[in-house]
Amino acid sequence: MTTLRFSARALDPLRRLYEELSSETGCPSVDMGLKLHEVGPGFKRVQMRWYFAKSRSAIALFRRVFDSCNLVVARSIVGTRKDRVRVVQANLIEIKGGYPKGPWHSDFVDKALCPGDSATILTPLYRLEANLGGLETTSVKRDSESLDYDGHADVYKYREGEAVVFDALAMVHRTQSYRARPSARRVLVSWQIADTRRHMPDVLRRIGRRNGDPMFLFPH
Ligand SMILES: O=C(O)CCC(=O)C(=O)O
Repeated sequence: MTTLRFSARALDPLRRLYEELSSETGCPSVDMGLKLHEVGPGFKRVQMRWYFAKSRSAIALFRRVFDSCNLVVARSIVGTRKDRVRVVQANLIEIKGGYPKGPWHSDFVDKALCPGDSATILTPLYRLEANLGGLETTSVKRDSESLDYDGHADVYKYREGEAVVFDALAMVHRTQSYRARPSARRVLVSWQIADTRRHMPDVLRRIGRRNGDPMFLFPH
């Protein structure tokens, strides 16, 4: 896991997109899909929305923001060659109110995917109130015999103008649980980047089908 500092102003186009998505009358300028939070007894009152890029113009917007600031460095620290490392999916993740203990997970899972092939990059869209949850990670490896994820957990607190970069397969993580008033908003931007060499398009399409997201592989 690493962090990158960048100019928070670079997120302005994504703030405009989020405001379009949140306005009741607004019609977003690019086509975004919507997924809701996971189901389960503890999640009945959770208000979580994942807006995901659903069209070429939507992913192009996230890619332009990414390439226009220091976040672009992440394309050199993943995969084999930076021109083959692409933003293949991107989201705006909104939580209103608090969040319970969620499931530990890896973002990209496939039998043919290796550590180092892909990464998730997260940053807050707006400065977060101090009591809102951070990113909870665990040093326990995915395939390890010990499944004591909680016993080896650590928390990264999000900071404006800083993005956290972690391996999308190898890093088991979740949203840190927290309590907050119902109107408190926690909005993150998430970019998913991956190497697109030889066998990777098939791998990424499989992951996309499993995650319910389209994967965008065209160059940028
Ligand atoms: O909400 C967070 O801090 C993490 C979100 C998450 O789990 C993910 O992007 O897969």
